[in-house]
Amino acid sequence: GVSMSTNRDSHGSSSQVAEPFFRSVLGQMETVYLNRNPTPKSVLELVRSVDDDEQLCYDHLAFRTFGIGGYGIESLASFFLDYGYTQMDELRFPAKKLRALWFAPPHASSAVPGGSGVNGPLPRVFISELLVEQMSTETQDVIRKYTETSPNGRKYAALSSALGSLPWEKPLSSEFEQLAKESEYAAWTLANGYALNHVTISVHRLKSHLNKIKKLNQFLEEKGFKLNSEGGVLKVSPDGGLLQSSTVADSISFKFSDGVTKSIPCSYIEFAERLVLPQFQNVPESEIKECHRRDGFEVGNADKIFESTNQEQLSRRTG
Ligand code: OOG
Ligand code: NI
Repeated sequence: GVSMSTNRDSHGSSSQVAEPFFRSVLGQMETVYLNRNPTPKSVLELVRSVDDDEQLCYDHLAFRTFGIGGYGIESLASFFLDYGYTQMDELRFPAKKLRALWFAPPHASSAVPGGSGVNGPLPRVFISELLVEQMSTETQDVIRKYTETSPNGRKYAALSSALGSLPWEKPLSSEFEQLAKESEYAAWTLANGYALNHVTISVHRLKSHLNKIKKLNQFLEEKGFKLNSEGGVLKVSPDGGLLQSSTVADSISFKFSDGVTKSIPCSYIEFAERLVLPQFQNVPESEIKECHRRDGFEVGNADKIFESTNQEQLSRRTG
């Protein structure tokens, strides 16, 4: 008989999708993101221009979803799981009525030598979902209206993200406002759908002096970029090993189905520095790999990074 073989990696996960196809889908998601968001585009160009090596690695990609009717985390996660990603920890945000899961890339994947961005080492993936059943009935009604009239849209989450097309119809401006009053995350997701919420630059893997997040933050602020100041610009995990910061989201002009055009929050770019774990302090610097560093995410950091798309951060004055 015919023996079917798949590439099994050390997590025991197997790939059912060819790598060139997988990377080109990530590349399309990134293209949509860069075309809509001038700040991430210029930050990436600037950091690349300072970095001698031209290699820039993504720490993770992040997406938002509605946790209802099959439209939640799993709708988009299936694409990454099919490529061999492994589901890791759950993070809960009770006050924001959100939860998230992160996914680790397969070890087997062969990054193009010297490849940058989506052609470099594969990023982690962070997908969150709104706990829709915990919202007011008015908000639930709006979310159900759009998800229920496109019930199979959830099957094309990755396609929707790569095309930059909503999997449901465009909402009314009043519906966007209704959601924004209760959850800015909900309003964002209604209007932006599965579009890439942010990419994160792996700061410790930069070759230039910008490979320390404090230096990078200072450099970006000097160049006039506005960073999310919620709880302080630098977010540090309690163990001290995960340091993160982000820009404030760009705004895009969005035409609602009632003909009203409004400027609404779109995407941002994040920065993450992962320090070497205490048990690997003696490993020579030249032998340090990503696996020797603090892995995963941190609820306290994430809680504040979510606010990068909130009106309060967007309307803040620089400085
Ligand atoms: C995600 C915020 C959290 C992180 O790295 O902890 C996050 C979002 O804004 O959707 O990106
Ligand atoms: Ni992030």
